[in-house]
Amino acid sequence: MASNSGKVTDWVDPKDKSGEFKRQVSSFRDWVSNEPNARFPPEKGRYHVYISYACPWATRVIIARKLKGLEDFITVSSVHWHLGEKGWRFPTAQDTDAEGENVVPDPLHEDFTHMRQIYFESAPDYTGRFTVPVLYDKKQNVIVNNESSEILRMLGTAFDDHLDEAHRSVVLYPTALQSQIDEANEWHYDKINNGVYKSGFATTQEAYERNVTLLFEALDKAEAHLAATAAEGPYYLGKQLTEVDIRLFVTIIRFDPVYVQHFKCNIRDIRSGYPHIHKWMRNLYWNHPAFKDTTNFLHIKNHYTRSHTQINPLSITPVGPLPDILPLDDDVPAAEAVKAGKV
Ligand SMILES: N[C@@H](CCC(=O)N[C@@H](CS)C(=O)NCC(=O)O)C(=O)O
Repeated sequence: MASNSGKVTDWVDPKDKSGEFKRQVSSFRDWVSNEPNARFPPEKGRYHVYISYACPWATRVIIARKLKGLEDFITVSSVHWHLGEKGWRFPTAQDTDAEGENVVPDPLHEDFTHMRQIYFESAPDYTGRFTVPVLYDKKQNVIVNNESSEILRMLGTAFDDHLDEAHRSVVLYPTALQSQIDEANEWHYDKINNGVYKSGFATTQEAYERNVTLLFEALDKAEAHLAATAAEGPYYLGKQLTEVDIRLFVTIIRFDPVYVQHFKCNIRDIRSGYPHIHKWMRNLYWNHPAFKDTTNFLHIKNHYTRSHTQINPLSITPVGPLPDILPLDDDVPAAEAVKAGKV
């Protein structure tokens, strides 16, 4: 994998002849915990999470933060959507092109300009990529964890003793569903969440085709699952919203606006090719503020199309598809015409 000594756009090591994107393993793996003498106890206002609204992995964390009502426990700020040669940068007061809640200069370090400084503050010898999300302890000025799957799992329970009943009862990894969640997470992660990146970042035709084929086989499987369980829904595993919904949503919501064209994931799109996935996604977006309020299409579209100059050297952002997401009960025009008996 490319370290911070190479070009920022070298997601595939130029020396790697396979052309395959291999995602780095995250480095900071501590936990907020209730255990006596824990290094990171669950205290109100003690933690901060650095995110990008563009990033699906980071968005997992802020969806969970809202669902669990953790706004008073964990403050949040978003980087600017542009990922440049020095990685993510903090917005400045002069930026007028990156609107969104908490899109602000680093609230914790007045002189910091880039995410990399957060990493070097905790680990001066750090040689990996400077990724978001980062869960940060404001008391000790250190990174707690930079692996979104673990932060998501942690937020599901770590603060529960301090929450009201309504938020404590939001259980994202319930015991009765754990084996189903683990099973779904595994192939969703490899073939869908990371599959879009493996398709889009591939530097050979073979690597691209292999990964895009696996991606669409997995989408077909998710569609079949949602079709077969539609009567038990509306969530991926039935009546209960779980982390599977959060983890799959952040990729599917970006699919038509970005991945179809920018990452060449265009065997089908969601709105015209996957009716059950489309319905499941729109229910989450339109009926749950935790999903809608954490989705920022401006950051999403601009980030990918203007930062990945190895894919899109002129940084022109495609206008469509319009709208970014269809209303709850509308369909693509061709399907609407069929419904209305006009064709
Ligand atoms: N394993 C990490 C991956 C996070 C990740 O790759 N984030 C991307 C944004 S979507 C990033 O910050 N990339 C910056 C870079 O690669 O330079 C997680 O899930 O937390």
